Amino acid sequence: VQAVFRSNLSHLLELMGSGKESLIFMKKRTKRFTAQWALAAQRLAQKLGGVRREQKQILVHIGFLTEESGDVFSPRVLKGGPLGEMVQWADILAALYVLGHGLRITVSLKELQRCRIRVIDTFGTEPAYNHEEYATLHGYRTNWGYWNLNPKQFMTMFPHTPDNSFMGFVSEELNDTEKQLIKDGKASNMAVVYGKEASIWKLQGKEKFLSILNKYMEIHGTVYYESQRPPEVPAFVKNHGLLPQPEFQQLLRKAKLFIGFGFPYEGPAPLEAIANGCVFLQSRFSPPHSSLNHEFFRGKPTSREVFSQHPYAENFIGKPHVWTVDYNNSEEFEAAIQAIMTTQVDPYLPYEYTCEGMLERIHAYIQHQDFCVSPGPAPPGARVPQSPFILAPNATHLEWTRNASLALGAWPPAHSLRAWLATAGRACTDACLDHGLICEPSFFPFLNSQDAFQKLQVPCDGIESEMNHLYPAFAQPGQECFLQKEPLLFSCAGSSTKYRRLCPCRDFRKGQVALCQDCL
Ligand code: U2F
Repeated sequence: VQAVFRSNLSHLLELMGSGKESLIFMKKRTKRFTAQWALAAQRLAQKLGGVRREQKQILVHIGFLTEESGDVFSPRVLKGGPLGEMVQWADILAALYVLGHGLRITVSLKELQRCRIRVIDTFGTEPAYNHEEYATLHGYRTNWGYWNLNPKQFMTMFPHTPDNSFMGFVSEELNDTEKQLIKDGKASNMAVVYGKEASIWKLQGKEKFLSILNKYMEIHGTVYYESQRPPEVPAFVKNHGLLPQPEFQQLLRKAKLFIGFGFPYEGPAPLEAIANGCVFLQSRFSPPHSSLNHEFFRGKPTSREVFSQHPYAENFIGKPHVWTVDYNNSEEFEAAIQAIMTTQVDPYLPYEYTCEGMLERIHAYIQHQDFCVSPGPAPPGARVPQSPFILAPNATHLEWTRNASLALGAWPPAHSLRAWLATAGRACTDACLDHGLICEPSFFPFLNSQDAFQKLQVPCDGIESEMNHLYPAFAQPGQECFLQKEPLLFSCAGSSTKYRRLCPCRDFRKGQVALCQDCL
């Protein structure tokens, strides 16, 4: 059966059930976005032409809402608890439905059946933590993880590491008239503080930067409270209490500045603020936060270092929309406020966070990702071709030409592969970004051979095959080359000063990092 795009979401709203506060929040959101989804579906249909899309039957098990898991989120919906997850789940359901697939939604373990799974995993799972035996032997065993899945089966909220699939969520997209209206209606001296829970105001040293901000701007908050004003929130702050999502958007439309205190990490709100024409100001973390040094990340299956409250906003959006400064440095902080007040910014939403962008990405995953084949070694016949290598002058870069795709025929197409030998201590995630590319773990099998080392003119004295998430790599002292023995451990993330990693990179679409140029 062919999947047919849908623009009427009323049946989906029925499927979502009722009762729980969390489901009510999600349904309101889905309803509000109906027109945006419909328009996005139209645009994507046009873009795809007549391509055949098979209708899938998809069971969506919203694990965090089950009674069996304690459903800790539902009671906190109206109290400033995490809504980011609900935003994402609502959008996933809408996207699957709009794409025309058959959906069943469950919030009970009893209804969970054995199926080919994809896991919604906010912060991601790195391969070293995913491989049970390796994690246990090498200290990567955590509360989550060690599921031995293909790491691409984990789908994240932001594109943290390309080892996982970037799922995302959506934010409202404005047309030019709306953008102009917002720009005209901005109060240049109005700031909104990021955070719905009073606990974020307990931050040490906040008095200093808040009093600086207060010199220039009227400070608003949306902090949940029961009867009296939360004592953590200073009197000069105008607190609206937790707002329904549409009213929160209205507040952002008027505000000039959205300011983060360092928590929550990596949520949706900064994207909404930027989409509504705010500047997002956030603190730089030095040293960076990670599961090694911060309570929030402890036990999460990742070693990723987080250099600011919202690394995506910092790295993928940046100035003039995003300012990342050291809050302990009063001069730097004050200079930023002054600069922001005189900077004009347009509302901005990266394409990958529009409805069309999310539909496009999920369409590509459904169409092309195949978890029934293991992530390597390269299938028989996928030999490293002799001729298509082009060696860069310094011999650290090799390029595949179009012929290479014939060798594997998989997705993403192999001709988008660009291989680099990273410098010592550099992870493949960063090494690829250094060259304006993104690491693509499904290409590792191409590089995991003696042949590949030879083509890169790496002077291997010896070659060995072992289980190590940093391999394939070259160890300088000893001039030894190492191949990866366990395909599940191919990992973009991870580095050691002992190794120069062999990294598979690829190009990507502007504003849609999950997809290569020829990936649709
Ligand atoms: C994050 O979850 P949060 O819910 O804390 O994320 P936020 O960025 O604060 O925003 C979630 C939504 O809350 C909405 C807003 C956002 O879409 O429109 N909202 C609202 O409805 N009313 C208000 O007054 C203020 C905001 C994050 F998503 C997760 O990654 C983390 O796990 C979690 C940690 O607590 O924080």
